[in-house]
Amino acid sequence: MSLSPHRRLTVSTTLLAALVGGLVPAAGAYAAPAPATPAAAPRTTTPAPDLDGVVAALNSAMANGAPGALARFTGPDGAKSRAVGVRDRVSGAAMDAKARFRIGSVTKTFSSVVLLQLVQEKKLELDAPVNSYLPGLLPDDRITVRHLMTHRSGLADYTEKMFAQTVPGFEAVRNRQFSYQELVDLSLAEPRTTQPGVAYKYSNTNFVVVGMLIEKLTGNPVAKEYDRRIIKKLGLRNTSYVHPQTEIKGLHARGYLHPDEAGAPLVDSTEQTVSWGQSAGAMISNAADLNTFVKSLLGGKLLKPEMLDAMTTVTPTDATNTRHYGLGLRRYDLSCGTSVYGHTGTVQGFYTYAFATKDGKRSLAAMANTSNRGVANTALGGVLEPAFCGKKAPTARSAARGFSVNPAEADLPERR
Ligand code: HEL
Repeated sequence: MSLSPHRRLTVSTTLLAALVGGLVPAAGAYAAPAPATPAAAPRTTTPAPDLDGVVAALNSAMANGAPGALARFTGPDGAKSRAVGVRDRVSGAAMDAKARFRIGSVTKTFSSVVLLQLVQEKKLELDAPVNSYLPGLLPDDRITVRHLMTHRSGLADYTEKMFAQTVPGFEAVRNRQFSYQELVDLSLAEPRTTQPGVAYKYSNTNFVVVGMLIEKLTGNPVAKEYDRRIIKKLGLRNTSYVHPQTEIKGLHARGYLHPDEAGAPLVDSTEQTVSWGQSAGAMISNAADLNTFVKSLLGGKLLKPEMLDAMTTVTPTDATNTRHYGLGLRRYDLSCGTSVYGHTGTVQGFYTYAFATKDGKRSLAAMANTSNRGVANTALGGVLEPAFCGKKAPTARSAARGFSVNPAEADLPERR
């Protein structure tokens, strides 16, 4: 793809901002136990989103291997969306900001909302042992519900072995249906990574057990609980949990997995059960629904204040001190002092970001239809800084090179 000099400069400043802002996903990072971190002091003014910067980040995701990308921002001036590239490499259909896609681990935030509603209903306690609800499931009675939701259980992530070889790993499970118990057994066949509660270590196993808790305590499949507690309540017409069905119905983006071998053709990974993920990663949604979900969550529409406080009380996930995890919820601290809450997702063929400010008044959802290409994911994460922090003042160096933002594109209404 060829970029104009203006674009190239915008891309590189956006990427730099993303790196400085520490927006690389915190996959599997260890961190020493740390005291809970209160939310950063809020900004007093609300910057307008820099949509040029958002588009530059989407283009950068494409320049780094994504066939297409989209973003949708909501704020005081309404919704604005942008889409670049294609949603289908065969038909050439353009990416569409309304398209549905697989949201991977953003599913963990949906699962957390359901479980925290069950805490509100006094059906379980956050600091009770998991084994008191699922007797004999885990090999250590000290592992609590909170340890699962904060990734501090020490239960190994079975997906590390499963996807050690990207395409063979994916093809081996693409059409499989696992039971929750089978996934837990895969984890328990490996050594535990930490003592309970001692360190943050991201693991899909934690949210598989969250799904088991939801099903045990409600007597219903997780799909029914997502539906009645979140999807119907918020009117999310593009959000579904169809496991073990493999199709994404309606207008959707196709997902393209990068093989490990350089130069090998992309694998169309759209149709899959995502049974390896289930309550840790199998939902489908679109940008508008993700905006509504994170806004409503942070805005207090899904949980009572005490539970929302528990969910947004975070500890650092790495040494940068800009990335944190609460209960099934990430917090990223941006360069302008704004903290945003939400989740990231990686599922074969799709990278997702879904974040909102603490007051729920601004939100951003973004997707690139590729995966196993970390640079594309990092580039996509570059949408957060321009969306929530606005335009950066041009540096002396960029001014000398004629760098400027294009005011004509900065505030267009939503399109596509
Ligand atoms: S990984 C993450 C992200 N989370 C975790 C979960 C999710 N997704 C997975 O566990 C899928 C892992 C395999 C994905 C695959 C690819 O890129 O499509 N990679 C390979 O096969 C590599 N050999 C922590 C990044 C999150 O952001 O929370 O979603």
